[in-house]
Amino acid sequence: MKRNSVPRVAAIHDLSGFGRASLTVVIPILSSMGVQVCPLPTAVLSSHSAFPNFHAVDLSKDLQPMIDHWKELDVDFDAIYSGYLGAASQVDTVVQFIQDFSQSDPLVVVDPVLGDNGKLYTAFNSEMVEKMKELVSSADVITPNLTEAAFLLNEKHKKDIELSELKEWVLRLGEMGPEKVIITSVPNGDSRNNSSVIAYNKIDHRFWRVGCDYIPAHYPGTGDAFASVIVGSLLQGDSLPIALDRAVQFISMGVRATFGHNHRPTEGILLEKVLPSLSAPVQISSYQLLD
Ligand code: PXL
Repeated sequence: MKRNSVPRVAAIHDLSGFGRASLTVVIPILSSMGVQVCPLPTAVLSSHSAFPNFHAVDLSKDLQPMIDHWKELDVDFDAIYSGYLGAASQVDTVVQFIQDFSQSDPLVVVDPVLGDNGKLYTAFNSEMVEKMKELVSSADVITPNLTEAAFLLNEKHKKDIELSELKEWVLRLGEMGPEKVIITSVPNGDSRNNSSVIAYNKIDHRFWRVGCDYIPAHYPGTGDAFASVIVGSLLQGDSLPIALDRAVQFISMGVRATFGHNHRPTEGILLEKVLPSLSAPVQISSYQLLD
């Protein structure tokens, strides 16, 4: 398979002007990891939706003409990576896009952005949840947080979830289609200040866990940053557990770089201070293989 000399990603996310989420996080992270980003913006917002009174422009009508132009240009992609969609109806366009650009066998990563802390984001409703289930079935890799995993499985959001139940959730998400399932923001029963990332690879039936000493939910956009590092790492040829390590380390460093400043958490982590770390190899590996 011919690959681009610089890996190229179609990034299907919104552009939020203020607050460090979606494309303003995806582009710098992937560029820093040596990946070319071609944004297909799903919506333009004045800020992400955790700020009150944001102004949003839905780009649903514009997606297909933009995709058609890419077809005319004969663009091919090493990865297709979707996140926050401007409307539930965009799922059909994205699924078709994945089919139409399948010739180069791109890695398809779907971050099923729906909500956090047990709640849907303000712009979303159950229609978005139902359509997102369809998009998940077209993915090779998905990266829901625990809230999104519960919505995708019609389960109640749980603050305390046993590992055995979580493994069952991960297997059920895998049955929906994706080869690799990564669930973030899983609380550790023993402490309120840390969480875990749990992952499963269908090909070798192995489960992985990486502990995090941060609570990502406090800073919007950390899910986008996490998934972007996973995309960059897998494109560089890293294994699933090394990709998890890189993503967790990057977010931890970002939270640490931010926490000591007098900074509104809604503005996101101070990404600009930690971007250079992405060009370094993984420092310490902390992943665990689960039985
Ligand atoms: O980080 C996910 C995200 C992306 N885009 C928009 C959002 C959010 C989360 O709040 O509001 C517009």
